[in-house]
Amino acid sequence: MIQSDLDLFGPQPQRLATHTVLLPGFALPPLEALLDALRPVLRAAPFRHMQTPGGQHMAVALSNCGTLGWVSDAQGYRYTLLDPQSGQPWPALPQVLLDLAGKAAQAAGFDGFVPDACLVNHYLPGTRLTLHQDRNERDFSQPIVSISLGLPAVFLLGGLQRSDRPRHVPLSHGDVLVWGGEDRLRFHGVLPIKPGVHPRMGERRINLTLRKAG
Ligand code: MD3
Ligand code: FE
Repeated sequence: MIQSDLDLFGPQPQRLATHTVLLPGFALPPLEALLDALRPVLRAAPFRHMQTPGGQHMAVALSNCGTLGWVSDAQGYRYTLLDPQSGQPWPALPQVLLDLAGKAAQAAGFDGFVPDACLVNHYLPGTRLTLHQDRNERDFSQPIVSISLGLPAVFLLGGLQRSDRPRHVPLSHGDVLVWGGEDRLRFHGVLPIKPGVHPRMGERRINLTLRKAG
C-alpha cells in the first residue's frame, strides 16, 4: 500500500471511551512557550510531597497554578486559594495553558472549557499513581484536560467501579488527554515510570491536569 498508511498529517485523535479523547502530540507546537510559563510557576510554588490523610507521603511530587490548587494533608483532599507552603495565592494560570486547554477540550467536543486550577504532577522513574477517582471538583459535568511531558507512562483507564479491570494506555511526551461526561468519574492511575532520560525533559515525567474546580 502506497501512502495510505503514512501519517502525512500527524497522528489523529483517538477516542478511548465515549467521552475520553487522546490527542497525540497536541502540546508539542506550544511546548517551549509552555515550559517558559511553567518555570516561574515552579519557582513560586516548588514541587513538594504532600501528606496523605493516612499519614504517608505521596510518591508523586506536586505543585499548582490557578485560582485553586489541589492539596492533601491530615485533614483530607481539597482545593485551596493559598499555597500552604508559602501562605500566598497559587501562581496564576499562564495564558498559554488556558489556550491549550480550551483548544484541546474543543477538539474533544467540549466547548467553552475555562479551567481555574492546574495540578502539576512530577514523577521520577519508579513513581506510580495508584487507582483513584477525581472527586474534589464541584461540577463533574466539566471535563479535565491532561498534558503529559517527558518520560513515557502507561496510564490506567479503569471503569466506574474500582474492581473494573483498567485498560493500559501509553502516554508520550506532548500527548493531551481529555475526558468528561460519563467518563469523568472513571478510576484511573499511572504504572511505575520506567527508568530513562527524556531528551528535552530529563529523568522525569510531568503531568499537568487542567480542571474547573470551583
Ligand atoms: C481518563 N493524574 O492528577 S492524568 C491526577 O498522569 C491524575 O498524573 C494522572 O490522575 C497523571 O489526578 C493521570 C490523565 C487522566 C486522569 C483521570 C482520568 C485521565 C483520565 C479519568 C477518567 C478518564
Ligand atoms: Fe486523577
